[in-house]
Amino acid sequence: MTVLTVLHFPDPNLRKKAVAIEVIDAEVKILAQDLLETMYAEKGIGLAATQANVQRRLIVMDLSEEKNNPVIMINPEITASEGTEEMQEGCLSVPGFYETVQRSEKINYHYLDLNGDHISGTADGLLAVCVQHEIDHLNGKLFIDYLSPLKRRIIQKKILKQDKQPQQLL
Ligand code: QAP
Ligand code: CO
Repeated sequence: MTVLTVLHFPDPNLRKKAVAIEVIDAEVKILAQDLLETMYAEKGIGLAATQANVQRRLIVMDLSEEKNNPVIMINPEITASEGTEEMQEGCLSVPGFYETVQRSEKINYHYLDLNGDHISGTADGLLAVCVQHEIDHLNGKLFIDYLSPLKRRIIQKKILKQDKQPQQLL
């Protein structure tokens, strides 16, 4: 198990479109576990493979209070959506910034689990927002893309400055 490095905006690798996973082999299973470990280590509730610079269609999340409900979604898709909802979002690739984003309120989703079984469900609230946010990553999109160009530019400057500082390790 490995904690992977999470890319920070404006890394251009965050803009690449991830490719579908055709075979759920050992490599995919290890990637899923590493993404979960990384998400837990960084205190996130969701993480997409793109954020670890792996351009495959795999996302992980755990929305439980006790952090004991890992969910792994392979080739996730939104098959229907309705309504709009606003929620404050953050992102491990945009550390320290939280902004309100408008998304679909209710979604139907579909994905493959690690066994290759087809899973469908409906979601609203935090799960709906998280699935939309993480699928956006697989398409090279970030939550700050929904903000004004000015806001995005200010955030970019601050993160570049932040990441230029020598990192204090432990
Ligand atoms: C996406 O986001 C999300 O800036 C997951 O310093 C966000 O896990 C889904 C995080 C909102 C639904 C609603 C961000 C941790 C974690 C930070 C995250 C930070 C530390 C963000
Ligand atoms: Co994110």
